[in-house]
Amino acid sequence: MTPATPTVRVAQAQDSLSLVWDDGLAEDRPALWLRDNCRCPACRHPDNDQRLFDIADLPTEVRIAGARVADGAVLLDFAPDGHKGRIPVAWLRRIDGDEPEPQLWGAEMAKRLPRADYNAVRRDPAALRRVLEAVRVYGFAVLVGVPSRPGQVIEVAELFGFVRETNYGRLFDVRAVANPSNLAYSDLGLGVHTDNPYRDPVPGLQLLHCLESDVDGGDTLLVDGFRAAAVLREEAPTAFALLTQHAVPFRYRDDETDLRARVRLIETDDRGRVVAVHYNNRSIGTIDLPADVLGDFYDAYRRFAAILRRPNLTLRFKLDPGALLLMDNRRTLHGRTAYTGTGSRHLQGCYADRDGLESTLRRMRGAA
Ligand code: NM2
Ligand code: OGA
Ligand code: ZN
Ligand code: ZN
Repeated sequence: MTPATPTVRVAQAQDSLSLVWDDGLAEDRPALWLRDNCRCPACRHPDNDQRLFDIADLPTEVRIAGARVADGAVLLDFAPDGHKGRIPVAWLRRIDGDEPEPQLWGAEMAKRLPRADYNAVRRDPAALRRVLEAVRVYGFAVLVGVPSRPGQVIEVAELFGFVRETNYGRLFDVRAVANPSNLAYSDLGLGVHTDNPYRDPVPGLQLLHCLESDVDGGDTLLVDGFRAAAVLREEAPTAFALLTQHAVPFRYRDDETDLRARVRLIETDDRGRVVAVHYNNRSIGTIDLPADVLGDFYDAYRRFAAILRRPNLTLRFKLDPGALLLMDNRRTLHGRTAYTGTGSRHLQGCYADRDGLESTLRRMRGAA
């Protein structure tokens, strides 16, 4: 149940409005902010709620000539143009902060893998929602009981979002082949990495579905990139700062492709929070930073790489046939141990964007 919106009293000054809520909250809103957020039908299209004007269309000195509360809305007389504004009281107290905080993890996650049965997820929106929430909170989830059918991975991606087609195709087969164009298509071990840091924008999600695995080795390794970044920040703040400040080139080339992008190994947002990690030893290019930062940068890079190998940070498990790993490719690093044997190992993967998953999840939360 949504809690009832508190009632509000308004007191107007020329260039701002003070809102005093009966639960004690008091806040000032500038006149221009109120005008920009006017919800009247002349300002917002009633069919789609999209704004009908541009900020540059508004008078240079928006002022408030009158304000009162009536019928669940704040009614505003704006000067100098006499615009009659309307903003619902509930809108003024809306809470957008329903995005979950990431929860950091390490090796101990093996005991409580975020796991769900594919059949349940297909049938029950609540089960799908739990999977998508896990991807938001932990950066990955595992589905089990996914039929070992070629192409099945696409159907899973389309449960919540849109497949991102790339030079690797709409889906790609991960198995050992002769003359592999990418080391993923070999039986070598792969250190933990994020996929395609050489692509702009980087794919936000990766799905890996195991169809067959009848070899020795080939264990899955996962590391929480946000945790690794937090450890670096704690143990070596200067190294952390260097990796968030300087971008490095990543590159992938084959007969048809030449992809390049410059990214920072650790990306932070305007509030200093870690929002992405990009790491791939196979495709990092020549680090071309100025000579006076190169030495310190290498120290920082190597320190971060060593953290990514710590056993207490490494979640290790076997991706069995019928299991599908859904990962946030801007957070969770994945890898595999080398494998040998006469049997075969075959995964199919695809990429998808995060916005589709997030949109689906918000709609599910809204419906609950
Ligand atoms: N594959 C599996 O990002 C990478 O180059 C990792 C990607 C070839 C699509 C492998
Ligand atoms: C990949 C990859 C892991 C595996 O294809 O990008 O990391 O288990 N594969 O083969
Ligand atoms: Zn208006
Ligand atoms: Zn990979």
